[in-house]
Amino acid sequence: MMSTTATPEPIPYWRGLIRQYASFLPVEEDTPIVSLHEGNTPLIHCERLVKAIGGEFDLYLKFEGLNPTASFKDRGMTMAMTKAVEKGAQVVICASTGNTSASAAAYAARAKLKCVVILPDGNIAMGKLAQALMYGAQTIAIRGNFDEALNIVRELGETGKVEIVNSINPFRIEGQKTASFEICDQLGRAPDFHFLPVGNAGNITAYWKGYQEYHQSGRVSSTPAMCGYQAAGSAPIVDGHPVESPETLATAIRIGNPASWKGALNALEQSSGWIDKVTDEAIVEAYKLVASTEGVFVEPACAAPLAGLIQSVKAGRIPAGSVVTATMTGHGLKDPDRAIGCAAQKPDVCEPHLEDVSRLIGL
Ligand code: AN7
Repeated sequence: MMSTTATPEPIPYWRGLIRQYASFLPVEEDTPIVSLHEGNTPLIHCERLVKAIGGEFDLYLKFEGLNPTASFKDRGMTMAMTKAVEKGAQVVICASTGNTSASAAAYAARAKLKCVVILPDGNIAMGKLAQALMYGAQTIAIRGNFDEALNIVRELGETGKVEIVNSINPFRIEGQKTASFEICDQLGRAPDFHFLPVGNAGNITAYWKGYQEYHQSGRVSSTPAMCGYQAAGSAPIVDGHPVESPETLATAIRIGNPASWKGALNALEQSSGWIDKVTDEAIVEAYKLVASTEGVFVEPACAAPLAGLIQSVKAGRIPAGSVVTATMTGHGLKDPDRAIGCAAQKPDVCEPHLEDVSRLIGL
């Protein structure tokens, strides 16, 4: 135990992931970095959750909800926006289930670029929509789904007048791979298994790239098995074909035709991992469990890999003593409606009297 009188180490000033990992990224000395000091998110050790699901391993949650716009998208966006500015782009555009648009809007504001976001009307969590509007992006809600929005964005990109900042932009993947670097740095090794949600499949592609590069650089001596999870009603990769009308309450991953499908398959195969699907009911259970057992409030999509972990423990796929990491891609406050709808408890309402409050507490 550290002595209470020891002088605390000064905290280094975190300048964002591009500066931290510049030697692994496509930047030069004079690249105009657009940053909100993203990255350096906590890796939270979760013993209670493991106990609750009956496992015997070490679990760490990489809480990406603590990025500047409260999702992992900021890692890719700092890189994509930096490169957009470097090449002189004027307008950036993306299709989004919500988090990409929130992040794009913020970084575009920071870079003084015009931003257009195309969203599936009625299927965006309220916090994400609030962000796009507040950061000043032109927000277009189509009466269609994410896949249709992305098709439109791809076509607009071909005009050469707008810069696409979806994860089909390879700089997004470059930025997002740094999460693997951080996990290895924080753990002092690579995990044995890495669990994460899969929607458009950019992130699983990026994590696998990051783990491989850190391994090749000699900083870690192994790479994890990548374990991806889709929602049962939106599981094109698991089912082996695009899903025309994807459905899930985890709107972040309500995607029927992932752009990085091949990247995901590559990661699964090369890492000896797996991809599977979980029901919305299992997602809701895991969503509530991680908040109530660990105090980690994530958005529903993040609960997919946790539901997957529960499934995997039951199936005996996680040997005792393993080191398991899971990415909690977005903050629970993104989707307050869903949280209130799912919470077991509603507020107890009473008159403003001591006796009434005491009675409710049972004192
Ligand atoms: C919380 O914002 O696709 O498999 O447009 O918001 O890399 O797509 C969001 C995806 C997981 C899936 N968790 O990541 C978008 C979007 C959260 C997300 C994913 C998303 P990918």
